[in-house]
Amino acid sequence: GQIVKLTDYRPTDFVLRGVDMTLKLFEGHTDVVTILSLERREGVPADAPLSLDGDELILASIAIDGETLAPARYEATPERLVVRQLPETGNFELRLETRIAPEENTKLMGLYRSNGIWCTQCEAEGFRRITYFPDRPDVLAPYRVRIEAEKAVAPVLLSNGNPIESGELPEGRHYAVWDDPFNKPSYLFAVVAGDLDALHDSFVTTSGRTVSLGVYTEKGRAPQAAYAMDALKRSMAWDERRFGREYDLDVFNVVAIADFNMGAMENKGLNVFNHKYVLLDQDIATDTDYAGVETVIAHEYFHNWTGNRITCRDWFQLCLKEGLTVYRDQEFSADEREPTVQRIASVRRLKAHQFPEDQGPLQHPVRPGEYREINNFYTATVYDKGAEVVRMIATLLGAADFRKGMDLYFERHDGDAATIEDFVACFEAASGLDLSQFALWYAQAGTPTLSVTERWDPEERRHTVKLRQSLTQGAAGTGTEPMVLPVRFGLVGGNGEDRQAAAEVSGEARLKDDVIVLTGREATITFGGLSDRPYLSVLRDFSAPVMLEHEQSEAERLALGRLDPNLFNRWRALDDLIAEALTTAARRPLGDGEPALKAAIVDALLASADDEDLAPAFRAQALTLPGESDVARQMRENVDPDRVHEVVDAARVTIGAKGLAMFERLSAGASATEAFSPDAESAGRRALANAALAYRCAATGDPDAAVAQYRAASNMTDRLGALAILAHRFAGEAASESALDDFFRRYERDDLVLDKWFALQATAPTYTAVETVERLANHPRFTMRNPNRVRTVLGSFAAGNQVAFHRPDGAGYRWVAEKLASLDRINPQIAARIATTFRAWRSFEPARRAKLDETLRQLSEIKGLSKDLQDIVDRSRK
Ligand code: BAL
Ligand code: ZN
Repeated sequence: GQIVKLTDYRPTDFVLRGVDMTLKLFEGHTDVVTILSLERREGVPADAPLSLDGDELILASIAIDGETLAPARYEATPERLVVRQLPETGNFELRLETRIAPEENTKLMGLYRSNGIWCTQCEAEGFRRITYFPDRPDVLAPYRVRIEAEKAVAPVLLSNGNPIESGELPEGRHYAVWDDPFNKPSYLFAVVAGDLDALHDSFVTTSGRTVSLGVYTEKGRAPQAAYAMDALKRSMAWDERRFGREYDLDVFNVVAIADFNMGAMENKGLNVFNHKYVLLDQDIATDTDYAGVETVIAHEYFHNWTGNRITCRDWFQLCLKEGLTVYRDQEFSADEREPTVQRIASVRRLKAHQFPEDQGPLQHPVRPGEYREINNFYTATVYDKGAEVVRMIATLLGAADFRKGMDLYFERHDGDAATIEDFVACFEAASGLDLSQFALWYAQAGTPTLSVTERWDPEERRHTVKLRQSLTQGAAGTGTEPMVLPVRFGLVGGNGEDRQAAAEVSGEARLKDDVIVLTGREATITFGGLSDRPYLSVLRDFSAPVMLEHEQSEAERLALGRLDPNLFNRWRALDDLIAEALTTAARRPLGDGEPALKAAIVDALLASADDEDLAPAFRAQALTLPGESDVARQMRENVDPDRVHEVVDAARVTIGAKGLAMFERLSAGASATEAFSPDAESAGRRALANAALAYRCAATGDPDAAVAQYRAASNMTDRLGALAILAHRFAGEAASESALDDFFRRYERDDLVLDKWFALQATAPTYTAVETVERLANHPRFTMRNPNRVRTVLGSFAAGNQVAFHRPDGAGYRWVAEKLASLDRINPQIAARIATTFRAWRSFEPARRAKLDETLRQLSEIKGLSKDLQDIVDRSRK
């Protein structure tokens, strides 16, 4: 495939003034008529041809200003349409007809059918699968869209913007016309048609306009959209309050679709969602699902301003909308829920997904400089590290100037296809800060290391803190210049309060309130006038996405784990101690009987879990041990996944045994007595009870408590919490098998719940899970056509089952590779995404490393591999 480079950007020769489309939907095919109003850009020569993108298209007719074109004037292939000898004036209307087959579209890009419903996914380059088009985000235009379909099959006809007309047609057909007055790029185009139910509501904006809201679902499922609707209204109100952003159209619709490549899509006024992020109630969904719906609904809604009103000039700028919008949805969740717990969850996700990406062969900067397949750049780096970069801007500027910068961004660039430079310039203008060095965060890949050392001078009563940053050149080869690191800190006294101290800075850093802004490779801060040695709490709230190496004794960290008034760091003090202990233990050979965790650490963890002054959700987070893949990542090399599993599991048993009485108390009757409410506080109580149940069963080796909770559960959180313990800790045992059978029988009608059943079995940490996934892939309810199902079997197995995927005989690798090869012919995007799990191959012990290497080589040599999968495989091998 061809490499696209940021430095090659230039505007199109022709400006698009408007789009008029008619989609005639029939069983088996759809006819698309597109009229593009085009204008030659000033300075472009009169003989310049017009070149439009296509993808698997067949041109049915072509005309300019009403006149059919002679074949000599154009050249059409499935991938491109080039038109020559355009009207001298440079202004013309191009009319194109294409015939497409949504029924055969298994890539789920462009127009396709899901359970009979027509729907679209156009980001990034799906629109070119509907019609020939200048399919790039800097081509903006108003759209008018007419949809025609058989009324009985598709009573609901939706597109972007406002509905302006509808009516009957002969032969039982009907039509609707939608008008979107806001300029938009083609990737935000959407059409949905089908026999859908809907939940309707309305929202009155801050200036008093009433917006009609609709959440559309498959028949019979509208009541399960109630929480999504609630989350939508809260999102609309929050964006007004927090960012002064009001909604702009008369309608806002959301549609839940069963077969969807992404989580959801922010099409203007018509968000299309993976139904996983819309449909729920307490019987089918866990608290995690509720939080997921809330976040994704918010995220897509927030895109209306950060993504739609201001879009990206090119796909290199993807983080301009994604990083910023993730930052916004994180802030929303922090405000709606418990901020520390939200931050812990975001940081966990960053470390679990972004750090390994940033430290491996698929490394790329937040704003990549080149790509072969843009679909492979919807990554943790663009999204989550992109959000961290925005968060650092907010930290550096402070709340008031950050808001000023955002206001300026909306004011200056509303209606634009903008760049990172545009964005950063707004914060410079708002604050007077020079952010040119800061902008390295967008250009340099890799996770910087921040090393911190301290020295207490008892004579002078001074505490000296030395900060050093370093960055190693990785696969992206993007440089290792020092970055701007905002390091939030506190000096904690023995009473658990932050001390104030006079500070002196030497080296390249500055101090702004409670933030040390490190700009050079190293700097020293001296705090004077202290009565006794403080505990240094550093990188509070994870104020920069770095790997922290803080030379601090166990005693000091245990003290911070008890005292730190910054709750995030209180959590991290213990979490780091545990992660380091597990990592050290995992480097010892398999079967090594030494306990991984010292008694003092276990006691500290149990004390946190039992501290009634802390929120239950926080206590549950404290009890969540670093995952096996976190430990493997920290080991960096020579990883033996069996040993990692052994160590993490032994730690669970140790903690469970020591705290058994407490865990019995905390897990007793989790929710049986309490009426269900999805709010964060109730969810926190359930999370704590379920964490306690897991420890309890780990300690006793007895499944009875889990069986009892499984049977008594009055909501999915508790039922699935118990089932996960049975399916994993007691895999293969009668208690586990009968609960899994029961679960299947109870929920077999609901694909969303069935996904949980598939995923739990695919992630059971036993060698036999390889045979299990083979069996699951042959299950009558398994299909390669449904991305959620594929993700819950292949994806969960490859990414979430360290033991079986990495089975020493290579059977796990072979199975995934075989499945990916067939999936690639159906849905390359999903195949490529799952294949990224191979990227860590270098970090394993020699035998597995050789097998992984061989698997990647075999994959790379398959003839006719998609561009998507080829790109991931080739880059992973580098
Ligand atoms: N724009 C793709 C889906 C999302 O990030 O919202
Ligand atoms: Zn997004």
